[in-house]
Amino acid sequence: MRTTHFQWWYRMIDLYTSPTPNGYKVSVTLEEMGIAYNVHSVNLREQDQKQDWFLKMNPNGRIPVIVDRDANDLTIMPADSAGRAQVMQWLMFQMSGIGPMMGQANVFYRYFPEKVPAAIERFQNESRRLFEVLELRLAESEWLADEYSIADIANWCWVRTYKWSGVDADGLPNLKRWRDAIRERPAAQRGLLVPDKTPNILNDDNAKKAFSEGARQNVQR
Ligand SMILES: N[C@@H](CCC(=O)N[C@@H](CS)C(=O)NCC(=O)O)C(=O)O
Repeated sequence: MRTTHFQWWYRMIDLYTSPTPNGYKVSVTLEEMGIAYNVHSVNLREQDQKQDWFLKMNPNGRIPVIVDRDANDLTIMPADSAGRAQVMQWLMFQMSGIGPMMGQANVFYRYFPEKVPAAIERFQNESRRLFEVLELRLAESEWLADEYSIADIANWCWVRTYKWSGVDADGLPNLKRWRDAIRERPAAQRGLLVPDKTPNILNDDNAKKAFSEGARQNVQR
């Protein structure tokens, strides 16, 4: 694990993260909120997230983790106060739908050594169905809740990676408008640089292979 202290003074928020959609959800949010934080880069391939020191913070052994040193070392999830019910609804949509379905699409489409067409299709089709639900909402509203919120950020961090998951995002104009609008936000751009700037590997077959191999080892461990 590597720790980056951007400035010398004491910061209350410690973020333990990796360059993945679930990691970016939090760094993009913190950037958007303008909250100062320390970045602890967790190496998933080295299994940092399964070490005792990490499991004490999150027994689930997964990133991201926020520790708020100002709240008695409380481990927290980000929250938005405005339109809380609406925000929670769309945040849960990401956590129970978009994330798990696209995550499993990645596993079967990219990482698993055996190609199981039924599983690939199932997770890609279900992700597409969820994209269509987002499309319906975004046809009537600029953002998922009434205001831009963690709900947009959490869903966007996944949806933007649709090509990696092999999910069809064509013919969803409002989803595209929303994707493009968030991509333009400086905080979103900064958040994607945490914990490191990662290259776009979609057009590089060797890099894709190397990344998928690392992920395969993780998935099968
Ligand atoms: N429910 C969590 C899921 C977090 C999650 O799946 N994290 C993945 C990276 S995207 C992870 O830490 N994987 C490592 C492992 O399972 O060992 C969230 O929504 O953020």
